[in-house]
Amino acid sequence: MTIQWFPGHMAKARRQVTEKLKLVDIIFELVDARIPQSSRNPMIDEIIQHKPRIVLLNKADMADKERTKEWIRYFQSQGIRALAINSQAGVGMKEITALAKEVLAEKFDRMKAKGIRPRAIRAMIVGIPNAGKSTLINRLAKKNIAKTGNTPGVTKAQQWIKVGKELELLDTPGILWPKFEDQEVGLKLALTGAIKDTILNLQDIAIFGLRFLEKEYPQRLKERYQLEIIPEDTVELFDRIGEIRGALSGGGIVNYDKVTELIIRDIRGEKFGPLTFERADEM
Ligand SMILES: Nc1nc2c(ncn2[C@@H]2O[C@H](COP(=O)(O)OP(=O)(O)O)[C@@H](O)[C@H]2O)c(=O)[nH]1
Ligand SMILES: [Mg+2]
Repeated sequence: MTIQWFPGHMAKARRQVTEKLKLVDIIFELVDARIPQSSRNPMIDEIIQHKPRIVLLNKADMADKERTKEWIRYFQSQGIRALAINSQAGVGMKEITALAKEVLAEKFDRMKAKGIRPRAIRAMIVGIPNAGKSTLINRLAKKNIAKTGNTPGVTKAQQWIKVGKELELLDTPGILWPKFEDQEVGLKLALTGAIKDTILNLQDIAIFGLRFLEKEYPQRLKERYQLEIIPEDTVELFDRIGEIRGALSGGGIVNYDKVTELIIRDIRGEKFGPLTFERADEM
């Protein structure tokens, strides 16, 4: 998916989330566990106001487990409960309802004290493109998509998905935008496949990936490309990888375009194992 956000799109996306806020008790903010900060919307706090929320670190299977724990602690330190999930395999699904119940316990207790009959928690998923919103909804939905009538104040009938007895999910997620202006955020989004066709230079993405691996996971980089030392000089590093992996043009000359592609493919394809591209302690 190619994303191109213009101010008009952003305003519209924001409006769509804002309109639905009043329908739900809680927001599920879905982020990519490999880039828990860069995959967030920069204006999320402003958009959801004081609505209770939990952060779901999706694609936790592709992320560094230790780093994920640190990120969960970081969010907790900000007063936001967070949970690592894998929507593709359905890991952490039960915990979502349990955590939502915990976060909303007081509100629901108050309702009960006022004699309001207990009902299911209503939630909406929000997140940037490719965070895994559809995958999570499908996972939670199974076959429990329930059509409901018109909800007062909303023009279009909302579809609610029943997730067990205790949770109802809006069938359409809120799509938000990442922080495009930031070059490093763009590089991380590109590396994790959030932006596929990108205005960023492919070589910049590959170099960013290599230097990140050198800093955080040097052993994995060395093993993958059979490097005894990691050359400081980028051309030398590309040459070495090109030779080892046979990314050559006619005449046996290293083809830098091929090297670029193979580095990006290796990173996206988990050839370096699970990776997290940013650290909570740098926040
Ligand atoms: N490995 C892994 N891949 C996932 C997970 N969740 C979603 N994906 C993949 O991420 C891509 C984007 O997911 P999608 O649900 O379309 O994202 P959306 O744009 O937010 O609706 C798809 O290729 C999914 O299969 C996950 O937990 N783990
Ligand atoms: Mg989708």
